[in-house]
Amino acid sequence: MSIYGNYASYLPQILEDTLAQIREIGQAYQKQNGQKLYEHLEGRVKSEASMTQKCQKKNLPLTPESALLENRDAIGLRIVCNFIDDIYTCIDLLKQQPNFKIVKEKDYITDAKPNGYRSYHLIMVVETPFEDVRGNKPGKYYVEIQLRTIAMDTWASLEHEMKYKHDIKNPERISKELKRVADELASCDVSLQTIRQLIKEG
Ligand code: 0O2
Repeated sequence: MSIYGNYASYLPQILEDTLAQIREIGQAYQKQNGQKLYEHLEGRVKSEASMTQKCQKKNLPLTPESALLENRDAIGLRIVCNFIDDIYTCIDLLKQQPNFKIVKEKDYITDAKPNGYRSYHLIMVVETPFEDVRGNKPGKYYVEIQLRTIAMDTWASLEHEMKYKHDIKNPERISKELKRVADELASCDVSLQTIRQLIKEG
């Protein structure tokens, strides 16, 4: 039996619908402003194995309630932007969607994690036509959105890969280097933002 129970089959559809809505936001923005709102958009339903592992780690029972209520990233999206400003524009536009309700925000861009991780995390509740784990139909589901620049995304992928390599000989040195690179990339993001502003001003 899936940890997502009877709700497993709804999750890919909710992901697709949410992706489609965000694509529409991006297209409308580009039409109006003549530039891309984001560079790319991706999403995934967390695999049952990863969700099971996460629940076990948190000592939660292996139930749909744990997977869909206690954890709120069964459905996850990532919006990767060219510029830092675009991230905040995206957030404003997401907040204007009547069927998206933002319930939690973490700004790891303003307050980077000590290891150098930068990203903006949103947890939102989306209204869906499906029954939810509380028995409501139409039901509400949590969706996690991570918003980052290309530089932040590149760094996070590399760091994520390192976390899963357990045979690294000098992890302290690598963590220190990664932190240094994260700060350099953050500085480049600010410079790129400034250059775009200068070009805009003519
Ligand atoms: P995966 O495999 O990417 O899904 P949660 O852990 O979700 O219950 P918490 O602690 O509030 O809640 O999470 P937070 O801080 O919002 O981070 C959630 C996700 O952000 C992680 O999901 C990662 O995807 C990403 N993330 C957070 N910190 C780091 C980091 O230091 N490095 C990298 N590369 N990614 C990070 P999962 O479930 O941990 O992993």
